[in-house]
Amino acid sequence: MFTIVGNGAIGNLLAFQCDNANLDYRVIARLPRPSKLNCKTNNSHIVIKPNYQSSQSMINDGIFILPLKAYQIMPAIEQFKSLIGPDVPVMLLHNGMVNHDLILQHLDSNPVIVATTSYGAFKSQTDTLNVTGMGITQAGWLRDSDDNIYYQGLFENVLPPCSWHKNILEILWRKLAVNCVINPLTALHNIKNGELAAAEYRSQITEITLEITNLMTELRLSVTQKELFENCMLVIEKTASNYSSMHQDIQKRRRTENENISGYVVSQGEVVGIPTPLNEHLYQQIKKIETHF
Ligand code: KPL
Repeated sequence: MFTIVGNGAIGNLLAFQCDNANLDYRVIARLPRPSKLNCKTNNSHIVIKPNYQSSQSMINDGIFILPLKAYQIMPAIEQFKSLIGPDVPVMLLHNGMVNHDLILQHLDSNPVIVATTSYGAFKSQTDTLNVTGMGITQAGWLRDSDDNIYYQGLFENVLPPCSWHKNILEILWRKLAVNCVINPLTALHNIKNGELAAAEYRSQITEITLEITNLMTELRLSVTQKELFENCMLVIEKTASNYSSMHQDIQKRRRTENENISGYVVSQGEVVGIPTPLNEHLYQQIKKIETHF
């Protein structure tokens, strides 16, 4: 049984995929629950009746998934902690970075999985999910467990292809670098991801990825600036027609994940003494916009 917290874009995407694959799931909905969900992909329109349930019951089986905004992760863990059985694996699926030590303290016995997916999805209306791109999913244990094959297989059915990694933190940092480039730049310049391929953004992309390379190296995570830069350019190309999540949040005057993206890089840089001036500048600019919401 997959217990999915939240019916945002990725929560609904998981429900849709579970429904398609005939897997047992329930969604603990936090937003208004439509009786039917229209799931649109490039070449299909499938209507599902999501299995929405209340949060009151104990969760003693399967896997508990948190496909939420980064800043909702800790409050959700606090809210559901007493309902999650001690052996139930908890999966965090979000953009940006959260305080992993704090999460492990709160979930003191549960196996914890962290994952990142490049699937593209957004909700155009409460009852309409648009799946804009099939992606890849990368996951790994935050608290060690040997049971990789089973969970990799499980997610291979839901967000395929899914690979399992021993060095998942390195992978999360690489994704963080992509978000530190695409999210603030698209939000501040009011552009689609693909427009960042223009020559005028090249030096900023180089600088952001260089700061993160220095930081990752100091944290003993293996990476080169060339790899981070090239990966960002690849994601820019692959998601060219998308508006980034931060762009959408700013346009809709919603809270962004700035603290968990550029803000996380800045705070880690301060902890280990690595300067991150451009990330800091972008962080401050987004913060300034948000304080006027
Ligand atoms: O994760 C994303 C986001 O928008 O938050 C990227 C990879 C930048 C795709 O839009």
